[in-house]
Amino acid sequence: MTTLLTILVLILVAIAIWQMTKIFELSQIRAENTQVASDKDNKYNGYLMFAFLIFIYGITIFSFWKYSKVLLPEAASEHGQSYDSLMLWSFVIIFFVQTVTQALLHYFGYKYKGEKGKKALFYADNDRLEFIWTIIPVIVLAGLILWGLYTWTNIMDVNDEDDPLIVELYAQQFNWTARYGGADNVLGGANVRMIDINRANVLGLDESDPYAGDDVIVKELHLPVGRKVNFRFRSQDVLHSAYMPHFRAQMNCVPGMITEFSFTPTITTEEMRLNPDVIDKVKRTNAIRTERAANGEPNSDPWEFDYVLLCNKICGKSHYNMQMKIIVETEEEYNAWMESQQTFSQLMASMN
Ligand SMILES: [Cu+2]
Repeated sequence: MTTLLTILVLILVAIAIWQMTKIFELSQIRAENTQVASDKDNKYNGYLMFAFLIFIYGITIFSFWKYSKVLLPEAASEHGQSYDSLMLWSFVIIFFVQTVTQALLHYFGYKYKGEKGKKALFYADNDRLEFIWTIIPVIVLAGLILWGLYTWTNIMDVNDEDDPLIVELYAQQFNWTARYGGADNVLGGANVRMIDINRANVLGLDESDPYAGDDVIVKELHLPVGRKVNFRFRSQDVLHSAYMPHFRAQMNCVPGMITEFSFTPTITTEEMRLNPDVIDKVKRTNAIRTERAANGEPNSDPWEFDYVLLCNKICGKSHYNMQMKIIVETEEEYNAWMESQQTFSQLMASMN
């Protein structure tokens, strides 16, 4: 709110100054009141072009220096590597072209500024030049698009090869629930109409379905490293989006239908905590938190890195806090954790 007000005040001050200069200009009786730009005006604008070029380069370098550190650490999933290189190369190409064309644009703006007695050259066309500046973008863009399509098809291919772990992610305002297929790795049938809060059947599992009995319902997502996971997404109420930034994964959760996504986690939580970028981020965050603790402010306890599942669709007033912890661990740790969980039929029996 304060920021908004500050911006508003700055805009109003700028408008006031602009209006005042206009009044000032009008009040001056100029010796030469002409609408035609003089050499002096043109030179002035030419230099301004250069100044603007320096400004955009400066702000680019500043942004790299200041904000690179807030980017995500290396991808923690198999497909994440190819996703990141596609992104990186797209940015490198865009950045290179933008740097060169902006320099040319502003330099020529300066070089060919208007001058008394200077006449523009009439130059109809040049087939060779046009061919070059058409064919280069065609080749580069076709390459990027083909590479993008290839990557997209690979990432979006959800299949049952390599014995994937089947996990359901269930979205509702404003929390996530995960369900594992259990010993048979098959999810039992479920429908929101069968939800029975009084008996803790929060996901609406079909109690008569033999596949449902061994399902495991949890509020913390554990994944064994190196094993492919096929996710199936459901939503109880509105559109949500399951976003797992560290795994470069996102899929909409749509009421009334099941959506799917699949990935293989490659880095355990423990290993990721040793990543230099993550260590840096934890250090920076905890420095802020120590400061808050000293001032007696809330949210000041030390933070430790964890993978997260976030909601990435604005789904209501507590959307910002709709998240679930993800723990990637070794197969043994995962099995031990799974052992300690209650199955759906055990849960139902305890309710009766
Ligand atoms: Cu949501």
